[in-house]
Amino acid sequence: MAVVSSVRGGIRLVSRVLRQAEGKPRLGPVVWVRSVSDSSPLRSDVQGVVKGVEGEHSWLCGSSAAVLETVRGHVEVKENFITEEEESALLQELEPGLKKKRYEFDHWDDAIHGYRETERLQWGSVCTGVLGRVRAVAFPEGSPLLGPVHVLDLDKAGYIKPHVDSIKFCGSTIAGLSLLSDSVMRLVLEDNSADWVDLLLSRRSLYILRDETRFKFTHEILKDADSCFSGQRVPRHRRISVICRNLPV
Ligand SMILES: O=C(O)CCC(=O)C(=O)O
Repeated sequence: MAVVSSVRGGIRLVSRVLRQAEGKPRLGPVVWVRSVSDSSPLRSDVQGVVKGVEGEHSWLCGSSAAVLETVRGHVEVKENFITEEEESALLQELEPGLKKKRYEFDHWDDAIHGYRETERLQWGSVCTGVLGRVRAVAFPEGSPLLGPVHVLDLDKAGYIKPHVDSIKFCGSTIAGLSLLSDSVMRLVLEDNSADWVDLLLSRRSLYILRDETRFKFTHEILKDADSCFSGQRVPRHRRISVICRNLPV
């Protein structure tokens, strides 16, 4: 298992991993996010919220039918993608390493607040099976994948600020399993912040973001105080995400 333990800023770990994978060391500051702001608009009422169609209405809502149409096919949430037993197997492998680290809260310039993280290349058999399923459903056949899996542990008080993934370091697709807690992922169109969609990431679900939603929308994981989906409160507890990525072509 390759672990980068002294990286300042969670999302930077990813860029470092990707740069390692590319085999091209670079000098200077690592920039993985293209924009970060902490000005996520609060949407505590349900006026103007449009729900997804049958099959997606339980996990997708947004500001207009048009924006839902824009993201359709590029976002997906597969509820109950893993069983309770598989969640336990993942936690059993991850907890010992995570517990040795402290949550990071105090770096003002980081895209993540209240987190600890690791990456993992080698997994036991149950987890290898789970990750094989994730990769099979999420990535185009033949797509070069990033070997190490990124694991992000958000404290109950933690959250991920709005950011756009860098096309330099990230491929077309990101797929993440949510362990321990439900949460809300918000995507906001960079060119027009009135256009947004929320994804309800239920515990043990798999989300997949592809193409345009990666690069034209910011994405964020809401803090507990703001965590609502379609007007319904979604309590955010400690949450661990297990994230697979492909490489840029
Ligand atoms: O924790 C998550 O599932 C989201 C991670 C994220 O925003 C990212 O890797 O770009």
